[in-house]
Amino acid sequence: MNIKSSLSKIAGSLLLAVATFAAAPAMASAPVDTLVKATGNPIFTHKYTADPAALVHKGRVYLYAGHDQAPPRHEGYVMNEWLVFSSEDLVNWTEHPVPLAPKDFAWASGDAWASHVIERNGKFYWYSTVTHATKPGKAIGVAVADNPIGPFKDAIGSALITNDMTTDTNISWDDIDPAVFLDDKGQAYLFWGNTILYYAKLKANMIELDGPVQKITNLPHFTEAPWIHKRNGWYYLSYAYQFPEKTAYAMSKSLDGPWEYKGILNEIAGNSNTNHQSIIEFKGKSYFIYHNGGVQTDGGSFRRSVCIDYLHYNKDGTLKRVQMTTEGIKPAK
Ligand code: FUB
Repeated sequence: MNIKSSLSKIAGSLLLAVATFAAAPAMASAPVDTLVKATGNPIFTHKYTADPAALVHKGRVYLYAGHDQAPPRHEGYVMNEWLVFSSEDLVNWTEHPVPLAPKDFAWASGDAWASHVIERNGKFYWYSTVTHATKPGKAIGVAVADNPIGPFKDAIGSALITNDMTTDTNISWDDIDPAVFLDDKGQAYLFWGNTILYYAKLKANMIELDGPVQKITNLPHFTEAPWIHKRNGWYYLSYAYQFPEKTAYAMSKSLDGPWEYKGILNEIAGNSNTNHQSIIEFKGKSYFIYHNGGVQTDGGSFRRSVCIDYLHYNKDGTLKRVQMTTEGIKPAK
């Protein structure tokens, strides 16, 4: 290492700051890596975070979230960027510089709604909900990077999914909340939707559909926020149920279904009319990551905050209902 790079490394370390201040949604996003320690739920209180999507990669969890930037008492989403945090123990987090914003998609007009990042062959694909600038409604874009904290760049130059591709409902926001799962045979699936749950296969390049858009129609009260995970040969499809939202789930032996509805997984999360879950296994434990509106004093449906609690399984593979806690989790070892 030469003197210049040593000095820049030292300068970088000096810039690492421990964030201990209370929620300040208007605060500028971290320009450098910033340490944030969780002291229970919500795990971050220095800014509002929503729609968590976690990725386990090389012994670290990367937590992607939308940034709720609505001022106090404002009723409506103000979301101009996504955030990324990473951790080796789910308690001590590093907040990285903003990795992606709707303005990075030239064809989008804004709204950093729910997203999901997965890795394939050393590339990281970020499926994002945004508002389309020229086609009515929400759309799903894909950004790509060669590392999990980005910066990410538009991978296609246009939307992967637009509202005119799904005509089952008149609502303009049914093409939101992407969730991608790569199966053991290398086939990737994209799930998404609001009130109607859509899915389609993706080509190996991860930026084109590989077949028709299909629907899953037997899940009661599907609202949005699908998430797929797999454990012991079972696929789990969890989703936001009713409105205000609980989380419910179904199980299947195949990503093509049939999905069997299994019940409520999580109750309404305090002070938030939405819920949005991410489920991971990390260092031998299962975690349920979600958001609530629990940060004092301005937290609510448009100023949400990410939380983490344990997820437990029954012997037959079904899920025990999540117990949301103030205390949160212990550091993962
Ligand atoms: O954050 C905006 C929207 O609220 C998300 O796309 C939905 O999942 C809900 O959480």
